[in-house]
Amino acid sequence: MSASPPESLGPALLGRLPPEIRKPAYDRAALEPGIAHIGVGAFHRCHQAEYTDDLLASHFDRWGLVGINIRPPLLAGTLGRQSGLYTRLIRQNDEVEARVIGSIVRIVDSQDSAAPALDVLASPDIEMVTMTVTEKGYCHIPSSGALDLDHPDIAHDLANPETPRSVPGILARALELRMASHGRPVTMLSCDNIPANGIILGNVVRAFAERRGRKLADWIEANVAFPSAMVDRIAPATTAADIDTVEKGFGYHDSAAVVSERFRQWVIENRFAGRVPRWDRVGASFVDDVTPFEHLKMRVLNGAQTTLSYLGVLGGFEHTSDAIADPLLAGFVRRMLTEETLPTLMPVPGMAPAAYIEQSLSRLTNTAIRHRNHQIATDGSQKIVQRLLNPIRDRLAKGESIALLSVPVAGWMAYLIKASARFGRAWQVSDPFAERVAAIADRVGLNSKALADAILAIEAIFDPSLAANATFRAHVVAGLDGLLSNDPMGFVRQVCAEPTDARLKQPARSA
Ligand code: CS2
Repeated sequence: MSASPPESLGPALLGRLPPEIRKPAYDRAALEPGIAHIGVGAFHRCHQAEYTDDLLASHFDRWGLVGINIRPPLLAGTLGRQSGLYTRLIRQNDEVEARVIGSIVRIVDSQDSAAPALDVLASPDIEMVTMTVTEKGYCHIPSSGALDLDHPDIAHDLANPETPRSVPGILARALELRMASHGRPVTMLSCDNIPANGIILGNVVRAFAERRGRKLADWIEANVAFPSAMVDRIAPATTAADIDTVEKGFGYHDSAAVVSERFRQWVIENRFAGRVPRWDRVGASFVDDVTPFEHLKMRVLNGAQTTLSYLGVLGGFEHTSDAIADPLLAGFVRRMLTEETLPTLMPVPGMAPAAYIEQSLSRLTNTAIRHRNHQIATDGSQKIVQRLLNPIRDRLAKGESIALLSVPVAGWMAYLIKASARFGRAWQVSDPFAERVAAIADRVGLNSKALADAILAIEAIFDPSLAANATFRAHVVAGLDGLLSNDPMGFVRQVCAEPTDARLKQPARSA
């Protein structure tokens, strides 16, 4: 006889949870929606929703979160059925710490139509809109930051502004509805890993709104703030094994559980419209300028993840922690960050960059965080500008070597090239530029120079002055020669064997 299935997490179970599980320490029934979040994935549940839960527990001020998804998955069957409650596990190697988060008071599925999302976003109760919609959600051109007017969803939304699909279109419509009804100010806070994310978000929403008319653009100028923010916590997509861990370890079922590391950080530009949840009372920082923090985080932590993801897949490693357990890859990434990335960083108040590099590398060794290299490799075209190309550009401007930072750029290319039919569809990829690169690979075949010429000509990723730089091109060609060979790790070994030299030099051609 099989045992009856374990009870699911929900308000009724809260009082009976094992004592070691921390529970919402406030009256959830007294919460009122004040914050709306778009993109209720693992990261949001481990980050902004946890900070909000901390704030409610220590300085209760009634701000509940409304969680909206405008893309799959549906939330109703998981978080919705659990009245917004979910378990957040912190895992560090063998340790597991569980906590039930209660800050999400309502769930809104708006995948088929923007109407449910617009109802929330336009409501006078909502004064803070946060979002994790992935890099590509902003519909901007990565190399320039401008709204991509050729993006099919943007073209659709400009033609049908009352039934938008894109993030810029939905936000502009919500602001138009706010202007036409109560006129209350609102802050729109991007929590995605794009450089100057507040400026990009402001750009795309304003560019869209300007096409709707001057009145809306002026209203936005006077009533909406777009602060930039640096967000950090490693929180991979939840797996069946994670759900099992909750079930076996704590005796209940939670289909919305999430897993993260212990480390977390949130640095928010002090520029708001309307009321602001005081996340600065629970560990977030409000600062005048986020730029140094965001460079540090995207170039070091994210740069290392991206490097390990491409070199890791090419070397046959499944997760970040597997890739960094390999002495060759660990040595490569540490040298890249220390010798080439670190000198590009701005001084960061209260942080020593060398120590930050060590802390970041150590975070990546956590074997309980099963972050798949293919997950991080997803949408590389939207990530490499801020993680790799910006530091490369800074170094080239100073005549400094880019021998190491160019390797993961070639890694991104090799990853997409090897997914093409001509290269045997080594793995499945997901990237807005995957088809374009596959078509190049199918046409060109194994000719690194021709591959590099064609891929570097994609202006949305490589701005023309960078693409024309002879040193950068030579390194990318050498990188493709090495990484597309039968021994990609041999190429990494060869790069590592070359002596440290901060000056600019052309790569030696591999044999
Ligand atoms: C990762 C990030 O998938 C990715 O692109 O690099 O999600 C990363 O884990 C977070 O930015 C960490 O804060």
